[in-house]
Amino acid sequence: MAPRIKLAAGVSVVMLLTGGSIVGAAPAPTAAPTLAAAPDIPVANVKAHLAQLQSIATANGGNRAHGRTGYKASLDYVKAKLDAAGFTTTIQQFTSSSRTGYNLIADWPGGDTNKVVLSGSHLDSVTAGAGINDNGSGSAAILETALAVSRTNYQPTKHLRFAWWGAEELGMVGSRYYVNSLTTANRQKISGYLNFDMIGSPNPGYYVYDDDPAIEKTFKDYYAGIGVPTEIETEGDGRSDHAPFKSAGVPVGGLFSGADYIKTSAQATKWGGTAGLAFDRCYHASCDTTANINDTALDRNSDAIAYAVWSLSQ
Ligand code: DTR
Ligand code: CA
Ligand code: ZN
Ligand code: ZN
Repeated sequence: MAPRIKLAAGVSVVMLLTGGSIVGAAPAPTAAPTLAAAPDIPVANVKAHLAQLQSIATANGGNRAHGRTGYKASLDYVKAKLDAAGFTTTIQQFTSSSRTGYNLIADWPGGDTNKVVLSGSHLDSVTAGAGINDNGSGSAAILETALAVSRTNYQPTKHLRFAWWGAEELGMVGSRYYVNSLTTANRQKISGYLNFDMIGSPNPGYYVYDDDPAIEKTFKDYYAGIGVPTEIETEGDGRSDHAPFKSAGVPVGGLFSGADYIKTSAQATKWGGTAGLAFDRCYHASCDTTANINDTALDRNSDAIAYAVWSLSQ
């Protein structure tokens, strides 16, 4: 029978069996920190926000454009949801084309404020219509992502901020006003700006911005994970709210499902949809209503947004 060995406190059998001098126990293997997984974003919730934005447009002259009552009512709707969910909200006011515009900024308390992950969408429509795809889709998707942060009480390492821009349709006026209002130090604290403008187009393409490589990879990894091919968004430079951030040296990325361009047969073969048809035949038109949304594209892009916010903030 093996001699019973009385172990001094803290001496492990492994040390004794080596027969040599006590060289220190092998450190216990440390498990890699498990990354918190993003929750599914219920597309029904995103569509409920779109229904609210549609009602707001209908009650305010048919649009949600800069300087009109429909825009401020849209902002008030989004702000009320975020205030109720525990976000710290700030409204920035500016003037463009002799009309008052507003940005809404929402900070999720916590995280390292020297490393800010900022997700943004323009909330304004053109005057021609309700702007449900352009850009209620992006606005509703980041709103629901922010609400999911609250529901799950997500506490990431980095600080989360969300923004709804005014007057994008006049030339990225609200987002440029925000960037210009930041000190250099505060601009440098933004580790990435994620832009979402038109993400529910009826005849969708799945475009990923080709700006910051890490952000681009994050989105491409998501789509590869669900087996959906993507295309690099190349002609978007300067055409939405990521432009002022990119000009200021902030890493940017984002998603886009297509505007008025005609989908080529190659794209149709790759992603489905119909060649020869515009991605969104109601682009900047009065028919950009809640009927002008592809639910699958809206769902996939909303989930991709959550995936990126979670992945880039840990
Ligand atoms: N300018 C945007 C729509 C738009 C057109 N091309 C791109 C590329 C990437 C993002 C957005 C867009 C608008 O009308 O709001
Ligand atoms: Ca979903
Ligand atoms: Zn537009
Ligand atoms: Zn837009």
